[in-house]
Amino acid sequence: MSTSKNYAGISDEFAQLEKSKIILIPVPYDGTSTWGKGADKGPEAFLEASENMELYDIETDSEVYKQGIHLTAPITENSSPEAMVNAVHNITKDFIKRNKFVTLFGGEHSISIGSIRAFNECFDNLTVLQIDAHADLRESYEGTKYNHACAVYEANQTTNLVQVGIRSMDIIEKTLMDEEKTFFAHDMIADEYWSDKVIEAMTENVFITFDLDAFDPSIMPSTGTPEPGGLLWYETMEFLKQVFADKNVVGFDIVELCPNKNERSSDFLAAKLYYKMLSYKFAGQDIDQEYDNTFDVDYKAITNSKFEDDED
Ligand SMILES: [Mn+2]
Repeated sequence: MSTSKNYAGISDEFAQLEKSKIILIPVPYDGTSTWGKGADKGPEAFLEASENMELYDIETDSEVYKQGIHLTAPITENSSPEAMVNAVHNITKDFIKRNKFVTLFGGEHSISIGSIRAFNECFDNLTVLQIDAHADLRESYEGTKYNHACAVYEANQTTNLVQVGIRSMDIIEKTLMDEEKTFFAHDMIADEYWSDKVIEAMTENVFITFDLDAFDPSIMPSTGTPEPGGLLWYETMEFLKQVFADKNVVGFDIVELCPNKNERSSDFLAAKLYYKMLSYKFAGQDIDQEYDNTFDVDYKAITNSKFEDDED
């Protein structure tokens, strides 16, 4: 994957690390997927589609790229699922400490174990808003706890996990699930107030982990484990707009784009989703000439990860 290019073909002026408010970290990882392979090609397809996208957002009347979007080198650590998670954790945390709005593009969902861990160490009372077809609550799967089927097991233990769009799970996950904070697709379709209830279930600081298989396969077929009965575009945009308006969204990741060269609209959907989320985040914010690259949280207390794994 080319790393010399800027995100969406924006000029260097809006892509330099120091001046950028937003960081985009590609994580082309597909080590543990069980069915459709190819999530490692997701970031490349997403970036290519982004280059062909118009950068003025009509709805928010903004050009969010002018806030600065710095595209980092991809995280390619794949010697083991655990090593990948640790790399994502460390790199994400480094950029949060530089006061950046950190975003990641996967890769399969196991990358989120690392991103969630980093955000949870940096923000108080974190809610993880998981938008996904699958519960992903297993403690371990196929011999590792860093499998994509385990993406939010740790988040469920350590954060306020709120799950939206769920329509596929194992019965064992029922024992781990907080049904007050789980919004099943079949219930959402019958409840016009579901988004208000999701908002109520969340704390102020919110990290969004967006698995693209949350969308209906009719609009998002290029994903590893598609499930019928998913979210459509405008209801998702309306919901996200509400989340960004009502809460302090501190970062997000988007995962599980499994590109198919004969079906490019999924790549464009992912590109547009990413840009929409940034547009909602920064709607109404001035574009600063200078940017303060320091973070206003005391890091001394959290320099040692509380998740260091010394079991093996
Ligand atoms: Mn999923």
